[in-house]
Amino acid sequence: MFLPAAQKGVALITALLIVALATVISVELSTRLQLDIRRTGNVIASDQALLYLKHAEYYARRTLKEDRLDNNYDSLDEDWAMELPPFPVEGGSVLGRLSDLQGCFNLNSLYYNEQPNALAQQRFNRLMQHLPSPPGMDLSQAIIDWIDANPDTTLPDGAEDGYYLNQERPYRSAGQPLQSLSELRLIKGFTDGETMQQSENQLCAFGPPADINVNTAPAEVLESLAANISTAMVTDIIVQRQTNPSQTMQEFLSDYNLSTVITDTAGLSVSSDYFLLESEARIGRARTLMYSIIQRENNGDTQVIARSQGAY
Ligand SMILES: [Ca+2]
Ligand SMILES: [Ca+2]
Repeated sequence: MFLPAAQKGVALITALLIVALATVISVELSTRLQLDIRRTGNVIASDQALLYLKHAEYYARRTLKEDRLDNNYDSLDEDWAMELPPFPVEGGSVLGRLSDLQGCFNLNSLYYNEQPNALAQQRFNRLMQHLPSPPGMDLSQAIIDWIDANPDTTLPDGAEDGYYLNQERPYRSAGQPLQSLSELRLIKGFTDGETMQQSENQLCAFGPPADINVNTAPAEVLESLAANISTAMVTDIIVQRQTNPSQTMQEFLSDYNLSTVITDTAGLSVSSDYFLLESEARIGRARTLMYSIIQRENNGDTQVIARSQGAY
């Protein structure tokens, strides 16, 4: 076909445009397809991961039941406290770590049955006073006001809605027990993060108040149990209990000559009912974390009372 020179140019440009468009569309399609494949792969991997994490939970619960059938105390030399190496599974690995939630100070023990717990307050305040930079006020009062359902501010350091509604981003106090330790960041005295950072390894927040287990509590928590526990006494406990944990509270007091030091053993125990399972599945490139709070009954039966992915 004969075309004038100018029209020849137009035909060439049109042909080039069509080729270019076709290339763009095919690249787009193949990218989408690849994304779809990857997305589907991720969904499958994440389903698979959750299944493995449920198995890890089942295994942890079985370990805890066997432990209770074996004895009535809980200590760091027992099977449940052993960290196992990653377990290989199809496409990756799974690992889990059980820890005793009663080794830490449960903030929900500060207020229970609609009243502040004076003994828990004393222990909590000692814990705060032993921090590298102790807070300049009684933070137990602010936590009690956060939990209690009344509008009366505990004097002098408590805080109710009036205080929180005056913040740059206003909010209200909870009026119920803390659901997780991260909630502490909202409470007066903890909002700057510094006190929180110094104390978060010694604190926890879960369920109803639970006794502190002297076989698993870290040095800082042991030191807070009474006014005149010395650092030497705490070091002695930490060393001895590695191979010779206390089987009763009475044994704990007599073994370490603490009868006149810890005069009130309310809120203390040698066994635990609450445990935290941190489990992680690595399937392909995906990493799935799960936190489960396991409650154990006296007969060894267990139930998962809270479960979260990411943070507990
Ligand atoms: Ca045990
Ligand atoms: Ca109050």
